Formats: sequence, structure tokens, C-alpha cells
Amino acid sequence: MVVATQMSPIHVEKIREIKIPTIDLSGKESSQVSKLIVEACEEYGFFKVINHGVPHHIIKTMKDESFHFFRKPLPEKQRVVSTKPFGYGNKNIGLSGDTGELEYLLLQTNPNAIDHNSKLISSSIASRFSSTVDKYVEAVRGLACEILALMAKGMGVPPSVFTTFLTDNDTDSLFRLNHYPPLTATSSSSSFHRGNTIGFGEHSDPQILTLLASNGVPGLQILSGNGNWVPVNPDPQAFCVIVGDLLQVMTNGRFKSVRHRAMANMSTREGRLSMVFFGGPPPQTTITCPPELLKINKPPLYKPFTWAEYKSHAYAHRLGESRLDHFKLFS
Ligand SMILES: O=C(O)CCC(=O)C(=O)O
Repeated sequence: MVVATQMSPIHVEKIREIKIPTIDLSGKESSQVSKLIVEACEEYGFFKVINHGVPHHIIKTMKDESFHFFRKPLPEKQRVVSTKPFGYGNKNIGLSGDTGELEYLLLQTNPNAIDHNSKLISSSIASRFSSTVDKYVEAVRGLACEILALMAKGMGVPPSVFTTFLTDNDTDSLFRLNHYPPLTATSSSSSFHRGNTIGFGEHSDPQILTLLASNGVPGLQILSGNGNWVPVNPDPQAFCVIVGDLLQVMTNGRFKSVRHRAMANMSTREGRLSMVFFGGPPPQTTITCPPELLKINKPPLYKPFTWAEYKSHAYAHRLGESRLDHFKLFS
């Protein structure tokens, strides 16, 4: 697994270019769009959407506010402390010793949590920051629901099969701002000179669906089925859509929760920013494949578990571990 630099990789470094599906949400007939989405989730667990309907000014304001935050002196950023793993983090990711060449702000998406953290950033910009995050999260949550409804349509089940988890008042969704500062050539490590220093180590996202927007600086890579790392061309007009572990379980393995990572930012003097919405269900939701999605000849692959159980299991393990394996019914 490739998580912290001191751990040895399980995937040999092979970088390949492949054409990652880009789906135009304004374009074709919705049944055609549903079909493309389902195919992309089956093959890659990953695709990009363009003409997605999230207003440009909402994305731009969120980007500007994020850079404004990350430009602050370290002691000011470190004031944004919350119960772990939330709040500001620098190089240390999560609770199990993972590290990377980034700093980040991880927020729960309910307005009270956003308001609380915004006040810790600075009382003078608190209301501006929290209203920017609220607007962004609401717009992106709407897009996530639209995509989940199209997935359901493509599989011939009612749209609410998946969307209900993100529209519930207790939805446990997260929002993470990642900032990868340009890495200066002071390091003598061989990974730096080979250009493969890790920014955010290999992992799959535990939730249902992730929507990631970035600026124009490269870094994100996905692991393809044949074990090659595939660089994702940055496109500030697009959202990357990432299938999470729970969606893999809810589709009984039909959709793949894609392993991905971000390389450290070595290509530019500009910082790399990613803004990541993780759509998760209420904590007590039992995660299982709905009967209408179970094929007669394919028994369930996973035992039922609650999202709260899965989270504590995931948080207790390293990022790069295959955290779903623990819930498999057959090995
Ligand atoms: O910054 C990126 O491109 C990837 C970030 C990521 O995978 C995460 O925040 O979980």
C-alpha cells in the first residue's frame, strides 16, 4: 500500500494514460446519460461531469476563500481544532499515522459545525466563510443527488434508493479542502527526484459518493483495474465523481470503489487545491444491497453493517488498507 512514505508500495509504479469518461450532464437524453454513468462506475468507479449546473460563482468563491484560509500564518490555521479527525491538519492525515505533502481543513457539513469552525478561523470573516461553505455544500449535495438518481435509473430502480441517504437531516457528509503547496527542491529523498512524492496516499473513499473539484494543477491519479496508475487531467470546469465503499456494497460489487491518490505538487509555483464533498448516510443506517439490486444467481458479497460501524473500522486502520475486506462474506 502507498500511504506514508515510510511504507512500501503494494502497487508497482506503472503510470498509464487512458481516456477517463467525461459525461456531459446537459447533453443527451437522460436514459443515455444514465447508461454512460453506470458503465463508468462498473469499469472505473470514476468519471468526470461537465455542464453540471453548479454555478461558476459558487465554485470560484469557495476556491478564493480556501486560498485565503491556506495563506494565513500557521498558528492561525492551527486554531481550527475540532474532535479528531476534523479541523485543520498539516501533513498528518487521519488517526492512524498516515502522512502526506499537504495541509487540509476537514469539516462536517451540517451548518452548525461549519458555523463553529468558521468562528475559529476568524471572527471577522466567520459569516462570509460559513455562508460560502454552506452554499457550496448545498449545491454540490444537489449535484450528488442528481448523479445518484441517474445511477439508480440506469440500474432500473427508483431514484430514492440512493438519494435518500444524502437528503436525510442526519446525513453524515463531509467536506475537505486540500492544499498541496509547491514542493521545493530541498529534499534529497529519491522519491522527490523520481517525481513520485505522495501528497495524499492511496485509498478508497469510505462514503457513498465523492465529488471533487480542483484548480488547474495536476496531482490526482486513479488505480485502474489492471494495476496502472492513471493521471487525471485537472479541469476546473469539471467535477470528478468517485464511487465510495458504501456504493460498492449497495450495488453488491457491481460498482467499484476506486482507489486513488494525489501526488505532491512539484510541477508549478502555484498551490494545488482540491475541494472534496463526501456524501455519507446517517450514522445508524444499515448498509446492504437492496433486494431489487441483488441478482438471483449472485448472493450478497458483504454482511450488513451500519455506517457508524464502518467508520470506526475505517478510522482505526491505515488509509491504504482495503477496509471493506473485513465485511466480506466470502474471501
Ligand atoms: O486532492 C486530491 O486530488 C485527492 C484528495 C482525496 O483523495 C481525499 O481528500 O480523500
